[in-house]
Amino acid sequence: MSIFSKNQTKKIIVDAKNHGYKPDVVTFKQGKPAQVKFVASDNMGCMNEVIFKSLGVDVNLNGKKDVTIDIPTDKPGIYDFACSMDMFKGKVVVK
Ligand SMILES: [Cu+2]
Repeated sequence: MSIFSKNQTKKIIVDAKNHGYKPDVVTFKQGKPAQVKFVASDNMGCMNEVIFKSLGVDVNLNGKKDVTIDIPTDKPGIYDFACSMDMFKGKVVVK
């Protein structure tokens, strides 16, 4: 693998209308910089906030079009995320 290989970026739509994340699981390869971009929809409600407890990440969309979160890829792992009420969930897998 080239050290010049591109960052890995994946989009997750925060689909508040249908109460879910699309997709709700994204996978990255270990060892390359990775980012998840959460893309807002309308009437976000509790989905306005995205929380990755295990990463200490807690971000608000607050009318922004999207927010980008860096995912550590130094080792394999599974990072769960959820809305502010811990109702709607998804996960980021590094392997
Ligand atoms: Cu919620």
